[in-house]
Amino acid sequence: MIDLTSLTSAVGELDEKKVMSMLQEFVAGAPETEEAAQAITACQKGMEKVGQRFETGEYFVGDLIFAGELLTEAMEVLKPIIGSAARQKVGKIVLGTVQGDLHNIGKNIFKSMAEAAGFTVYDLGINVSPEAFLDKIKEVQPDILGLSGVLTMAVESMKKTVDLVKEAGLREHIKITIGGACASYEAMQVSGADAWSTNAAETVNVCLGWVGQHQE
Ligand code: B12
Repeated sequence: MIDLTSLTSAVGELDEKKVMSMLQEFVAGAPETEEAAQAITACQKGMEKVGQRFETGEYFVGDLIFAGELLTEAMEVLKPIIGSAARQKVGKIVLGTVQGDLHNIGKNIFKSMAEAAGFTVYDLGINVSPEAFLDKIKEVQPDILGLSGVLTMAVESMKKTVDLVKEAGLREHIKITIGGACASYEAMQVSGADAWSTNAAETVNVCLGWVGQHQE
């Protein structure tokens, strides 16, 4: 098993060499999907440390950019073990980072995990307007809408998106989960979503429950 605390520290210190060598060694040992999920959580905690160092002025925007690249690279290494469970299709998810927010690392992790669980995911990318979400919902009629955001202001965009879905008369046909660092119980209530998440693995199980699949 990978040393999760060291992995968190290495991400927080932006020690690319250490992060990559730890993950490559980990993947070579053919870990279980659940262990991969723990490694992802450890990386996520490392990103929190990066955020704290940014807040205290120790890191700059350039470091945030590097942190983003580092985590994307880390996810590429972990992807084969997350995405190894090829199954029958269980449902459809329309996903995107909401308007005004450009962060996509967490969204991409949720996407990989949801696909590994058998969902077909329609990923609209970043800075997605409420209208673009609605157009896609009308087109593919998903079971679930996943709204991602990390900025505090993203909650307002989430609310606008849910409101538009309501206005279009489609709210009762779709479950909505918000996710990302801005997600909380309060944000869920304000936005009008059904669930909230700061942990992709847990929410994939919630989504499986919504489409009538057994949770693992
Ligand atoms: C990397 C990063 C960036 C990168 C993003 C690169 C990229 N491709 O995404 C770059 C450099 C572009 C960036 C830019 C900015 N950033 Co920034 N960034 C971060 C940082 C360090 C990490 C975010 C991250 O990727 N976390 C790791 C992922 C894995 O975690 P996660 O998103 O929570 O995702 C997990 C779960 O939440 C869940 N999940 C996520 N989405 C979804 C969706 C669904 C449907 C579900 C079910 C689950 C789910 O699954 C994931 C895995 O479990 C954070 C610090 C922090 N503490 O988060 C700051 C942070 C988010 N950024 C911040 C700021 C201020 C900015 C800038 C304004 C900086 C600037 N001055 O320009 C810009 C904003 C640009 C914009 N309009 O969006 C602030 C936000 C403050 C706030 N509360 O509003 C933070 C908190 C830093 C700080 N402490 O000040 N940033």
